[in-house]
Amino acid sequence: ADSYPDLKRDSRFKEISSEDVKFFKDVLGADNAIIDGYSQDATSDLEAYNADWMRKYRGQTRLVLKPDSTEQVSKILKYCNDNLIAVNPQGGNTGLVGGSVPVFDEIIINLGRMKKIRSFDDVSGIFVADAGVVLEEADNYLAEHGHIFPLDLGAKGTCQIGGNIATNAGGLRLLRYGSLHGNVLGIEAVLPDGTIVDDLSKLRKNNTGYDLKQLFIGAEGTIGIVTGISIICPQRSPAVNVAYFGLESYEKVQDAFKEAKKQLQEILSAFELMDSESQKLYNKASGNKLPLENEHAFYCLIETSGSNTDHDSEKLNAFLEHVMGEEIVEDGVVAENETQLKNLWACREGISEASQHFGGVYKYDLSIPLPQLYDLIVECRQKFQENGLMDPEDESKPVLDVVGYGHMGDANLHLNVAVRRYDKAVEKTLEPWVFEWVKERNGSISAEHGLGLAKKPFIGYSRSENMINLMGQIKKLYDPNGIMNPYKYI
Ligand code: FAD
Ligand code: 2HG
Ligand code: ZN
Repeated sequence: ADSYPDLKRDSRFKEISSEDVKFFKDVLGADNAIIDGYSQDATSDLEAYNADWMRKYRGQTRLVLKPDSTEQVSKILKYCNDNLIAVNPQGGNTGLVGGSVPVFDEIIINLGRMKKIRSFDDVSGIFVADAGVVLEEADNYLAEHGHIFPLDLGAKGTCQIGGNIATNAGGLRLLRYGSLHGNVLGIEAVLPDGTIVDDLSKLRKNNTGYDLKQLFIGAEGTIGIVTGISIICPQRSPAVNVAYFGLESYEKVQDAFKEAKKQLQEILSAFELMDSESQKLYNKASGNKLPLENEHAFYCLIETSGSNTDHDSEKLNAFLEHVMGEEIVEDGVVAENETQLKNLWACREGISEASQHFGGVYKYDLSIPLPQLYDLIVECRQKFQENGLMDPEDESKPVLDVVGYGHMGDANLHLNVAVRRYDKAVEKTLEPWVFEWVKERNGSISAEHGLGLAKKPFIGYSRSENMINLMGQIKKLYDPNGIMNPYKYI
């Protein structure tokens, strides 16, 4: 794990005393609501909260608090603010930019015990729940009521809806349902001074002044703690189809995407891209067989969701005939049952994990105009071939492979450089080159995962001086003492 030689603990922040711990214990009440590394050795219990999902970032907290109500969060934050105690909000700890774990001894406020579903209305589709509800549990609940959570991602079994909001997660179906900025109708949050932002609106339309809840969507825990959300959920589609294709070039991938939009229109719910290297790595790491017999340069996963099986199948079949007939795709398979459907999705969702399976990974999450999107992967591979740092067979080389995949429908590329071990020379090859490359094409250096600690020095590649200053003003207004998720991007 990284230590942080370039960062210094901010001496303004108070070191935790036994008096502080007592205060927190009194507020929380329950024994299972606190992990207290001050009164006893709790190193192993704290590890899961200090280390991030990639085991790349590690904090040194000795205190994890798990409130179970908004009032408890409010009391805790007010105390921290009054005493200058630094705080790291945490959901499911699946974030990929080092934002979910402390840097030094910031205390962790973990939302895992706030998991009540508050209400659901099957006429409007509006769902209101605590921030700590796990995404998959929210979606399972909605499924029982014929609805779907308008966000889905590989970490659904662990990430929390509050964490999704804090990162403005994009995921696998943004193409169909749009971003959380549109779907979230209301937010309940707590500011550092204990103020409860009670904006848990259930209104689709509400133009009464500034829409302040939007500030919390994607703020990464830097201005307050989200404790509740209200979100509009679409009807769940009874007819879902998934197809997986092999294609010979990125040009053909773009042709297939154009045709999918044209021919599948309102039933298209996902269009995902995977390159050959990503699929081989997934196969190697998971041991799962790939769906197609022969190797192809690119693969796409297409999902359709609609209300009428016959209608959807007819459309999908016409589309398939067209793209095969026109030689846009080389080969393909359509899932015939739920198991096959899950297996096809696993080939896409499993890449993230596979890419770090053999040691570690450097991850970049980028918005790039579609026509140029894959050029980055080609150039990146070239760089590692030229500097001799990459070899799939030679164990002495740090880089195992460069893989490209992502949400084609949203022009969002994931560049993953799978490594055998972390190595400064690899990092130097990638940074700031990747960010410069993206800036030159007017892309975004952080499409959906946020900035956290990982991208902190690079915000200027995607935001102007003016915009960064305005963000600083918001931060000062909401968190004047700077206790919320310090050392991160703002
Ligand atoms: P955490 O990781 O705990 O926290 C993330 C950030 O939010 C931190 O800065 C934290 O301080 C803050 N935070 C958390 N909860 C709160 C709260 N209640 N109030 C205020 N701040 C809070 N992301 C995508 O966008 N699309 C994907 O497709 C996608 N796929 C993924 C697949 C895998 C296998 C993994 C491991 C991650 C993936 N992610 C994806 C990353 C993504 O950001 C998260 O999975 C998710 O949104 C984070 O939720 P979490 O509850 O785990 O939050
Ligand atoms: C995905 O789309 C996630 O699978 C994770 O956003 C991407 O691990 C990554 O780089
Ligand atoms: Zn993604």
